[in-house]
Amino acid sequence: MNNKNLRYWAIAGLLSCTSMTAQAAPVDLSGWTALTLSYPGGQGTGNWVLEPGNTAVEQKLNADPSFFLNNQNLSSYTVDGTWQVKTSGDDDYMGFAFGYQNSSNFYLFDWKQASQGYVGRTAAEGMTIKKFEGATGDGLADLSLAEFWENQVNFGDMSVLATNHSSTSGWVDNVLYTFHLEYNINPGEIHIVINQGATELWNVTVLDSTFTSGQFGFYNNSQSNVRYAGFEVTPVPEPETYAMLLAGLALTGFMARRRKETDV
Ligand SMILES: [Ca+2]
Ligand SMILES: [Ca+2]
Repeated sequence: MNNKNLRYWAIAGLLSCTSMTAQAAPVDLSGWTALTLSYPGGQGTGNWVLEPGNTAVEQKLNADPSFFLNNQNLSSYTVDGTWQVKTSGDDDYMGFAFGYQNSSNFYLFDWKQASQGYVGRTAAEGMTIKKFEGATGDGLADLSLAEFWENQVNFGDMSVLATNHSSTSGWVDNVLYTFHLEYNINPGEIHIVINQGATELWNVTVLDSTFTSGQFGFYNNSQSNVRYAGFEVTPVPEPETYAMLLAGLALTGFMARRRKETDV
């Protein structure tokens, strides 16, 4: 095989390896961290239970705002997975946190099954993208249960970035939904798509550059039996892709040098 052919096959091999790395495996959740903002007089602490295999977790209790965080401070990533409420009891919040800095500074996607008043605020049925900005970094000090419950107007340290509220926009008991997030892939852009099977329920893009990196996590509030399964969190660009491209460039340079040396 001459140098030109060798180089062709080397690059073709690298490209096929690169495309293989795009097939991500579900995240092992065993290293994630549970956190509940347990308020005095509130509803208690969440109980996050991993399932065998560590790719699914269920929060079992009607708890205060409760998170399950991935401990990775990534600057741009996609997230894909499925989640559902596995009970017909209650009608409250389930969702996700991202761009998470600490327990009082993060973005939140949340979804309420039915409209309801609590702690002096009224939650509307449907989906909301929120931003929390607390002064101290301690959620219990900065944020109240009311700031978590409100989902229609800015309140305290919580800003509403986008909503999808209607009388038919609540989640349904025992129905599986898919979550897709593109976080900061285009700088300052949050893109979320919620599907039920092939039906797209919400496709929304928000521009906000307050937090341009941060953790990802699952979230629920005052809702038991929320199950999250088969999640993939993919940094963009993927580190493997970077490594492959660098290796490809190095190899191409090496082959070019060798060809020059052998040219006479
Ligand atoms: Ca309720
Ligand atoms: Ca509840």
